[in-house]
Amino acid sequence: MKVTFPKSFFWGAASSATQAEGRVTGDEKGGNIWDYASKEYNHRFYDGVTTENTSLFYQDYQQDIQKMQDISFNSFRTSISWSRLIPNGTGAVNPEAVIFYNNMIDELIAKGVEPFVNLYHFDMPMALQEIGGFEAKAVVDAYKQYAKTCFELFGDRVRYWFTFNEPMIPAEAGYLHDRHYPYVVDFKRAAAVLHNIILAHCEAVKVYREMKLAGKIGIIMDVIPVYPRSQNAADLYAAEMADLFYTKSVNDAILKGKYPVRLKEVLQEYDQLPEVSNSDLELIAATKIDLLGINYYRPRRVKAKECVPNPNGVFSPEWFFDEYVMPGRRMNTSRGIEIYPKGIYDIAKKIQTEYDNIDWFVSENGIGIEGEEAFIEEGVVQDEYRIDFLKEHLTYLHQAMEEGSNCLGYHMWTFVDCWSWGNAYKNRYGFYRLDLATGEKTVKKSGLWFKALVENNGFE
Ligand code: BGP
Repeated sequence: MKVTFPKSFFWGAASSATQAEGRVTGDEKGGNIWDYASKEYNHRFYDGVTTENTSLFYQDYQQDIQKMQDISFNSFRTSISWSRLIPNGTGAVNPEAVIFYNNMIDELIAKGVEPFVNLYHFDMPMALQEIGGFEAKAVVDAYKQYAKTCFELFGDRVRYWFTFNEPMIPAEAGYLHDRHYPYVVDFKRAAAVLHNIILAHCEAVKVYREMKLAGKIGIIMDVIPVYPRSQNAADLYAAEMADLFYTKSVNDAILKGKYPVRLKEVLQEYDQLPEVSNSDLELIAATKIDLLGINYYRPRRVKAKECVPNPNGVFSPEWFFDEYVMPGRRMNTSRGIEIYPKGIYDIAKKIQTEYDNIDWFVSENGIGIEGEEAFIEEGVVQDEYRIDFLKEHLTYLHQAMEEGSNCLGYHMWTFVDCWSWGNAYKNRYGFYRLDLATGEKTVKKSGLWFKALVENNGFE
């Protein structure tokens, strides 16, 4: 059986500035929280690799874009590094960065690769983190100005813009779960950060509309579909709460223009409600996006709490559910997450039924594997597991599209093995392998399979 996708389908991969660009002398880039944290908290990064090196997209972009064309990408998402473009977060624009982003965008277009440009991929300029990061309203204003600058500089050519990648993550990982700098653990502060990120998103969309540019603007979300252990009422309640905190909180605000009433009630009950003004709510209600990106990696399986949470402990969504380790679940042991291809179908259905069947695309999906060098034969990583992963996910995606889902494309994470937040180069995700010692980038078997997929608009 052939699985066929529409002719206009977007095929490609996603990446991000901090994870791929690297630094070169004289680039005039300002520091961001990752430049800082990967040095100052070096022990938190696998093998102590910092942001300095990464996969050198800054210097190799021409060859890299050629490599994208070699495997038939018709689109590619990356982000602009705020601290590269505006080193202090506000004020003077770095001319070197303008040259780089102009060249990169022009090169993509020249090679027939549609640029999808994201404005914020976890990388707060250090100067703005020092005044409070997204806890500070001044930073929301700075973001709005930064977005406007990007639209002015590149909006004549970039037709697909995204305000944020995974807006929940900077709040949750940076202010509650001790994974991202500034390593704060405080739910109410995390909630304030999330609210301000949502406002920053709305402000950027508003500016974009005011400028009457011809392209589309949206946001990239990580939707983790939630599955209860059983149909027992206690398990169903656990699933409802996990979904409320981690998905509906941000999805409803952005896609429905309002926060869930239930969320407000729960946060009020536990005295965790951040400050939210009426004008904030009006802005959220008035903001609509054109295109939604969904990053999908894993399901979230939950069950009723086994123990009562410590009432003097740190409030968190995990007060309402426990993770459920389902017997026989299929694991990606390198990353420690479950592989569940049907999740992509369930997300598509959810967008169709609950979020107005908005235009969307898979903005990230992928499998990070440790020790991929073990699969090298005759110089090529024989990553059959990645090809199987792609086939399974695409088959479910295709099924959802046959049932009416408005999915417009599929981007894999990622183009070439890149640096990751914490895991650095431990797990490899790319269609191309990066040799850390030489900087050489070699296509993997999956990259060649992807090329055939794009050229045939599908696979057998
Ligand atoms: C997504 C991020 C990416 C990327 C990916 C892989 O959530 O948007 O930036 O890193 O996850 O995850 P990890 O690097 O943690 O393995």
